[in-house]
Amino acid sequence: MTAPFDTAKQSAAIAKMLDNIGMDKTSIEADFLKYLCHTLGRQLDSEDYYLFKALSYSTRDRLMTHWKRTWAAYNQHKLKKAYYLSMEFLIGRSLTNNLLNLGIEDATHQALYDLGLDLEQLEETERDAGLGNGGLGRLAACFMDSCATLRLPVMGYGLRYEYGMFRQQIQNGYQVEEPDHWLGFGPYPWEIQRNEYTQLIKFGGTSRHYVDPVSGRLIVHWEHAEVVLAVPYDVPIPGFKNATVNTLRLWSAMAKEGFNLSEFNAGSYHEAVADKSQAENITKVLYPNDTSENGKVLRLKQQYFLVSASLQDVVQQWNDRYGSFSDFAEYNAFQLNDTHPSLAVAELMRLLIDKERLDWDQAWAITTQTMAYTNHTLLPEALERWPRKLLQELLPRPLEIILEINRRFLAQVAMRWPADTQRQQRMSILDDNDNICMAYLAIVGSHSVNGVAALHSQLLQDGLFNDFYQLWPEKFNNKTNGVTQRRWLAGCNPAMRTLLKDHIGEGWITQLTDLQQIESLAETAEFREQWYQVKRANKQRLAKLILQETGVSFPLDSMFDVQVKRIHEYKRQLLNALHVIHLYSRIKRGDTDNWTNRAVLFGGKAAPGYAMAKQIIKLINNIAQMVNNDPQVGDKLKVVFFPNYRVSAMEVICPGTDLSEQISTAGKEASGTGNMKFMMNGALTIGTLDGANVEILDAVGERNFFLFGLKTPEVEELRHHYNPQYFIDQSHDLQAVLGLLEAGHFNQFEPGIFDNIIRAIKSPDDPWMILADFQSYVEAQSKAAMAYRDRDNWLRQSIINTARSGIFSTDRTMAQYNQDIWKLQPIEMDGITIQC
Ligand code: B1N
Repeated sequence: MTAPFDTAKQSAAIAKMLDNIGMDKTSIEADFLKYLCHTLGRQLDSEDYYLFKALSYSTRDRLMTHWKRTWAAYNQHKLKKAYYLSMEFLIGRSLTNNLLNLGIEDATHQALYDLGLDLEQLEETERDAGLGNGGLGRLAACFMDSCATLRLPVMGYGLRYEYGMFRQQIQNGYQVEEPDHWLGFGPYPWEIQRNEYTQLIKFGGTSRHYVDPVSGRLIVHWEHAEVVLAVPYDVPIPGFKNATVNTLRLWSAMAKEGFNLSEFNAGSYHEAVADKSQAENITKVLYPNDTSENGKVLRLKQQYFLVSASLQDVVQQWNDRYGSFSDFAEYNAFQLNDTHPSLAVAELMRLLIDKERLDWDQAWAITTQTMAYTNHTLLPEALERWPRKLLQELLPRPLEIILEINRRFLAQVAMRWPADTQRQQRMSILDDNDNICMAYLAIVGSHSVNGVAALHSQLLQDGLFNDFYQLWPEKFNNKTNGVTQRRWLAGCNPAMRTLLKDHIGEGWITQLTDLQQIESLAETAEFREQWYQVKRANKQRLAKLILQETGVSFPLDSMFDVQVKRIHEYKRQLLNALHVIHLYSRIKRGDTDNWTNRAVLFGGKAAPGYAMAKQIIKLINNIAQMVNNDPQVGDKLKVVFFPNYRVSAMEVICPGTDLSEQISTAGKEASGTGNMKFMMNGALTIGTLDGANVEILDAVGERNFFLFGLKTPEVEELRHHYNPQYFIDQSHDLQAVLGLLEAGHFNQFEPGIFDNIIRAIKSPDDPWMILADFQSYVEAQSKAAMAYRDRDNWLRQSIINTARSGIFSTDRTMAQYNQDIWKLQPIEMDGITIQC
């Protein structure tokens, strides 16, 4: 016999249990031991992995109360919510961040210490959740952190790839890719599977139109489609000490039936199982391309899978709750992270028209009022275009809707510019080659279009999207990127956190512009000395990691000169490599008066199909080999290529960096975010006027930034008559560098392997104009080297960089998205009770 069910009483009991969870050392210790010994069946001397897992579970318990309450707050009032749709969320590790945001690092540290365990060691065993390529994915993760901290009701929607970003090994100087089976060691401790929110996703089949005999309405059915299940896994996103925990919902593909039973019974075992694995392939692996699209069918399937699952989730919950869609647009906002989820425009139309039975105009008003699109690159190879034929096969109904959107849109263009057929052709969502241009679909279907740094947004308006800007200037705006200071300063640089705390408290953790207060301290010798000690300790930590990973020692007194980011020609790792050769050549010819010792760190992954990027990695490794083993060079110069660069590596790298390399060809890097992480941690930047560098330079002034190179209009102008030979003739330094390269000095037993590279940089068609900027770069580098010799002044500049990094917090970025685009009210948690 059970007691009669009393919902109120039971809810109160559960709420009390959740509320009573202790944040003190003793209860953390007790829960940790419970998970370790009872749930996992292990003991204190078992492998670190199990200790980490037990600690994650006990930490997750402490997020759960806030998580449930935040969820309840979402649902107890009718409040506007935003949904961030992204193919990538580059989360990295979560333990340190969750402890920080819960405010229980000290208690946890103590609890473990008393058991003879080291928190830091357990933190190190966590695998990175590498569900992204680089900046775009990491930005999404930083946005989620800031929204939770600002108490904004924002939910992330993404994909739960079984294999994240590949792991990079270096063999004989070459990149070798290994699959990242990040879920392979048992379940991800932070996620909660939520079968109850499973959605059905359609592919293929046909679209049938008929008139409903009862209502006389035109009805469309998407028939004979293959159906795949989308199963959500929720990851908690805690705000900083504010009892708010938002949700990142990641979809995983599952076959609808285990396998095709009729085929199985007919004896085709293989075919029966093949269907299942085909469906489940959709979320098998992250495409490892950064700023380029490869046009694979599976990628399109992934995009539609994300979009359809997420929108059905939102629309269904709205329908269950409110029924009518008349005020849907007032309460929902969708932010498209680049064009990857831009099928959302067509999918929302489909759901509203085919399922919810709205007419076209109502559905279109809702769609354009809720969608907003962020562009992340101007590079033509990244602009997505999908063949109409492919959409016809895979997504027949969404394609119909896209073509109708285009028909109506072109009529609008014709009204505005009656005789201008060329313009109509240029602006058509369906291009001359019968491809659907996803960026145009996103612009037409959205009320807001933004770039990610001031320069980038300007270039979008003036160039790539100029026709659309002329039509709808009010849609266009800028939202300069940022990074979260919880992870990128408080979490990754505990030594600096302590120093800052001693002088200005910890307000900066939620109000980064408070860092301005340290600027005046730059003038006191004592503070500078403390700053120096912090940087030195961080360099020591970094040097230890480098030694461990590469076997090369970085002398602590040398200038740590770092370029870590995806390997891409436009980012110009080659320019940096040429400078390294230049320094080496100076050492070899004895030109070392007033020398500054330098240790150069490269890191980053090349897309597996990007041959030139892979050759650049090999070149860097060969240069490193030559430089590091030459006794004449000694401590004057060290070079390493750091393997498998990832979020958790950056957490050690950026605090230990003196000089940050941000040297892309002007006009090519949309924003950059590594540049901000380095600045925040007190590195000085050597950089071009590109992306957010422009705003960093604005903030710190030319005296605290090593500026070089052509500006965007100069690059565009020179393109018409670029003659690399002219720059070679002008510069003895460049002649010496190319002389070594061409003589095969760095590939003595591997003839010809760098011919491609040499040919590319000497070609008048080199779009990245490496040789044009070489001399200017060398001069800026030598200024940096001189500046570093004046330790006191360098420290002043380093302090100023951190002090003025306040505007590069994603808290500011998110506040701007909210003010200009989403218009959400912060979640009120007072008086919210948990429903159980
Ligand atoms: O997005 C970052 C910017 O800071 C970088 O400058 C920009 O290069 C980066 C296709 C991309 N743009 N486009 C991509 C990623 C994956 C993919 O499949 C394109 N990534 C960027 C954040 O705004």
